[in-house]
Amino acid sequence: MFDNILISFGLKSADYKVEAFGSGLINHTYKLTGKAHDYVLQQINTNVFKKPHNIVNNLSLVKEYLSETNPDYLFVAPLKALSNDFLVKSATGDYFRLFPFVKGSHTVNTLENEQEAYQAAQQFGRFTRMLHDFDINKLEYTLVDFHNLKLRFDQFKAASVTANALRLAQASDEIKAVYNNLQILQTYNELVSNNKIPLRVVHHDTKINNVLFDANKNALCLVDLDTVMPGYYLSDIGDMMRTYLSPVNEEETDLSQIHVREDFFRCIYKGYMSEMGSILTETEKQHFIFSGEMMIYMQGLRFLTDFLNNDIYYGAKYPDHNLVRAKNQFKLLTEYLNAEPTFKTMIASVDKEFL
Ligand code: GN1
Ligand code: MG
Repeated sequence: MFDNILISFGLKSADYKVEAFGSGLINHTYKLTGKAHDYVLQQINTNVFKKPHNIVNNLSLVKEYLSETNPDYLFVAPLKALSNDFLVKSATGDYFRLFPFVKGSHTVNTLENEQEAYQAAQQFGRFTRMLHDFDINKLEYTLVDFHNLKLRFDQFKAASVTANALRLAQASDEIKAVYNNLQILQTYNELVSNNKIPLRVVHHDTKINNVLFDANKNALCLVDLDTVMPGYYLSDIGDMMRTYLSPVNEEETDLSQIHVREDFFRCIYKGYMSEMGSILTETEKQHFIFSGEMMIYMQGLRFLTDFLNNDIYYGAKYPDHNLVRAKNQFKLLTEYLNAEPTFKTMIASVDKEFL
């Protein structure tokens, strides 16, 4: 199926078993299993990433910087094709790239133990820490306004004007939830419009399945680096809250199973702060808990907007899929807001421990 693509990377398709791989929603990913080496082949979704060379340029710059400053750091960068480029364009105009498969690694879709949460948070913190002195102006925005909550809200409003009446009626509770939580948007706007928090190099997709673990459940490295670009640390922390705290993920349809595992919050805080504690500004630290509100709300908005837009972005595996995902996220938001007093107490006690 990918014969010509593999040839462009200097591989023979007869030497590999090709299988769909991972659970990403945007790019198509395949694992190539061979006798000597395994690879991951990925087709970039150019409806989303309109300039795939921006990704390649960013990753090359980061790779070069890290190989000089932290030579032992495992940074899984794409491999060069025979053309010397990292991207191969297929006859149909699609872009592909190839990564080495990290031996003995696996991903998880839902966190099972606190150690995994600590380690994953530490990995994301380490990444941003190691790039603290890197000149962020060198990086391209691979997705402009990706985590701009104001824009996500405006997109939602636009979608609610054009959506069909049936979908609007079906989504009425979720639309109410958006308006009932506008204080989140307000806080975001205040932070961003007054430049109260700095831009840093962040990952922007800290879902747990973007961390590779070894057989002993130790975190090995980060993957899915397409959205590595300047952004706010709130994005990374917030998406960890969104995806690590609940025992079930955003695909869960039984909403009664969604709840917040408060001890996992402590692990995220400790793991991230073990790397970034001395770097973050006071304002950033004060918004640690807010980051979860921001990212859960944003993902709820994004799923809801896509439902109103007839599923053009995320696609849908069953009718109302994106509405169910939005319901899931707004339920999680409620649980998260309820747990905030406990989170505050936890932060205070961890900080005391380290004083
Ligand atoms: C998308 O493709 P994947 O699953 O890594 C999305 C993230 C969302 C996530 C929700 C480029 O990530 O922002 O949080 O789905 N990535 C893009 O599962 O839109
Ligand atoms: Mg992913």
